[in-house]
Amino acid sequence: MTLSLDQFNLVYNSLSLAVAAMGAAFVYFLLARQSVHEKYRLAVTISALVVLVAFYHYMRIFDSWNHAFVYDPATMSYTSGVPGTLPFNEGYRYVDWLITVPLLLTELVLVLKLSKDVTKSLLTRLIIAAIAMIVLGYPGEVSPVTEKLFEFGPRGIWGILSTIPFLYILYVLFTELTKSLDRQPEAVKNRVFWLRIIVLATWGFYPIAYIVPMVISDPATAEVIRQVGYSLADILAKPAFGIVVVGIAMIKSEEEKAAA
Ligand SMILES: *C/C=C(C)/C=C/C=C(C)/C=C/C1=C(C)CCCC1(C)C
Repeated sequence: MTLSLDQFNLVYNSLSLAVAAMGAAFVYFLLARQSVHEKYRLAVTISALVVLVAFYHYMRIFDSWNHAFVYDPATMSYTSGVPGTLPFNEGYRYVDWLITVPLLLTELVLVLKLSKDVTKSLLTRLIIAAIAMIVLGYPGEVSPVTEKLFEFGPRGIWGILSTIPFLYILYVLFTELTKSLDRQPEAVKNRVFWLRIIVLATWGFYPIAYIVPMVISDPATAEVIRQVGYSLADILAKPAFGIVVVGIAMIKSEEEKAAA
């Protein structure tokens, strides 16, 4: 595959931005941990772990991207799949998600402080579904793009299989979680409403980035959109989502202090 200088740099810069965002968020969450009530500290600690794991993987992805292409000054372009390059490793993203997605779901449920039984039951189902979603998505992601959208081929089939647990996660978050919120104060319900909208809006990016190569026929353009899309989605789903969770933890901590 050959990318123009601008195309290569667009991916390069978004990966670099993701490294910076994850690193900065890690420091912020560590510091923020101290200003929330003990009860919510674990949720904030998990935010910190999520961005630390992602920070590491983005360093690896960035490194892999840089070794996957050689620059040709004559045409001012970058080419992959030629001598002197290594294959770009798509696996880092999926290994990262395998760790960070269950952690993000845990963070989301923990900050709500539901009863022990409800927490356990929600987390068990959400985590199993998350692992199924990622494991089923990977074979489709690494198989060559042979089909267009709505045609029969490996990318589409694995994508659909992976969407089933994805829809189940949304179902649990939007229906069952609502039921267990009945006894929570109005203010908490309101925040949970927004937390779920953020999950829907940011997680929704991933399946869209996944189908880009089936929709856009120019492989270079599709690759750039997919890599930039995943990187921006990760910045929203991890650091930005964590900031909202920390916000909820801080407000809940204030309320607790006022009540005491
Ligand atoms: C920090 C990383 C996050 C929040 C990753 C989330 C990933 C997804 C919601 C991925 C979903 C996919 C589908 C629903 C179908 C196609 C394959 C996937 C794995 C991209």
